[in-house]
Amino acid sequence: MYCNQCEQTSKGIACTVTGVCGKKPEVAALQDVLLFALKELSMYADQARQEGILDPEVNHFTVEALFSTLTNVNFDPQRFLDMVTKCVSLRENLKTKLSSSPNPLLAKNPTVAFAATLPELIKQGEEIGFLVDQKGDADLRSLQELLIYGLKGVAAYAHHALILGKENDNIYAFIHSSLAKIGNPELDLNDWLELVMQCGEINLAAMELLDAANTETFGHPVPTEVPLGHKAGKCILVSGHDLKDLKDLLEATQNSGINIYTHGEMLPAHGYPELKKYPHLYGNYGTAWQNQKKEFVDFPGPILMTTNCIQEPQENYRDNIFTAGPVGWPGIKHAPHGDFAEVIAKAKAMPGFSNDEDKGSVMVGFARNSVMGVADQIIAAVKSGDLKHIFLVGGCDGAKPGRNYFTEFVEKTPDNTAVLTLGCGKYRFYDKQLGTIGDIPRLLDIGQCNDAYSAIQIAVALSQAFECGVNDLPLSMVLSWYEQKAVSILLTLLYLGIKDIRLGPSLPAFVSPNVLDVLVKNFDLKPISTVEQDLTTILA
Ligand code: FS2
Ligand code: SF4
Repeated sequence: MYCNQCEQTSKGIACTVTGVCGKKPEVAALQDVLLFALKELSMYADQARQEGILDPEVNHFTVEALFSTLTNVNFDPQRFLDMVTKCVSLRENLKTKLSSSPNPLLAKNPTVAFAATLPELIKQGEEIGFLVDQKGDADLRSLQELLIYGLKGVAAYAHHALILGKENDNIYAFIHSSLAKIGNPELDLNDWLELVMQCGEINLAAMELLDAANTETFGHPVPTEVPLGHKAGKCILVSGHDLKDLKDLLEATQNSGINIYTHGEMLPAHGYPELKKYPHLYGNYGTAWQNQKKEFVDFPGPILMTTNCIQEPQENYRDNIFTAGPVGWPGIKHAPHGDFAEVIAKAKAMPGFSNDEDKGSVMVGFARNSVMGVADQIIAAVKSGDLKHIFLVGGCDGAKPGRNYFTEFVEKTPDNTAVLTLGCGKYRFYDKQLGTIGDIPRLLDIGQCNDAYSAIQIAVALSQAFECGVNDLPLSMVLSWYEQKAVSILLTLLYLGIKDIRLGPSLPAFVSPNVLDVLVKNFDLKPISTVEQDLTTILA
């Protein structure tokens, strides 16, 4: 196997024996086959689009399948076999719709017949290998990987929006035309660099679509206090990012006596009016995804993983955990979208909490509408000098000790600064009591990593208020990355011309020295250093 797509990749180079995330070589081979099959499907979808043929099933499948290959989403071999089979059937169906004279690219690339059994398909995956030629030019490879991982992030956002009924064909078109180009020897470094920047642009459209889907369905988040303890009674824990799954479960458990708790990236759900209106959406349990193996065992009800990040379920809670949507783990029960009967039955059969326990609370709901609602106060505080600087400290969390940087960074921010945060990286400091500047809390939780659009809108609105560019604001971005949504967000920030971003805990293994050099020269992108040095430099 060869996988280097996330921040915790082995030795900072690539997972080649087994995945640090728990991905087995067989699953890596199956994901390689699926990516290859998606590239073939994309060549036909791209050609079909040029001939005016749009196939919604192909579009929907493409984003779900790509999302399934994102880190910590799907580890189930059978599901990948099913997806490859479906991919081939969609491809063959598209072939029959195309005009009889295919374009030269298609003529030069005869499609592959994929095996129908798992052992054979795994063997085929090992032979096909990684989609991008590992022996080729390091910079061409690096840019193509950057593009593929960015596309995975775009696909995740598009899939989330699709579930709520929002889609945009430009997004599907870009994914198909880009995947179709992977490996094309006629493209040079500038072509790939341009595609990478276009990926950032299309990701902005995908995030905007998701923002519209979330806010039109669930309302704009409002500041909300979320208990970290529990109350006596039956319970279900919901993790991941899929707000629709949470809403369906809240509907299905009304008046059942079952309390619903959020976990990980689901915490910001408490701020949405159409979700917080359910009194049995009680509180948040546990912390970031990488702590689930020790935290899930003590939860006395079933756990529903709606999206990433799932880790290998341990024996002591294996029977209580369910997956949904694109998530999968071999042998773990999968709840089809919207049908949570088995999860609810499990909650009724399990003991639930026997007592009430108060463990304090945290505030959520400071998405763009809430923050811009107090824009006058923020602007006045900046002008008076009470608010000297704003930091956006957010992104993904992970297990590496180097991630303590982000905790320490927030702890050491001066009292006359504020911290905006989002993503599961917030768990490094989400319960710190940083106080207020006037009536404005110093720590403002914008939402999930899926809410990066909200953060961008806040920055844009502030730049308009101060009549300057975003790069001229007293605003600095200190981002933690882990998986491929973070890659797509970074590409969007670069596309928007945002400079001086600090990225950690380490730089992506798939970025070659020359590509890094381009990013440093053009965007002043830099790795985090020490908290003291970074704070001093930023505030100088
Ligand atoms: Fe966190 Fe994991 Fe949000 Fe990422 S729960 S690292 O894939 O999506 O952020
Ligand atoms: Fe390794 Fe990350 Fe790939 Fe998992 S997703 S195999 S940890 S690089």
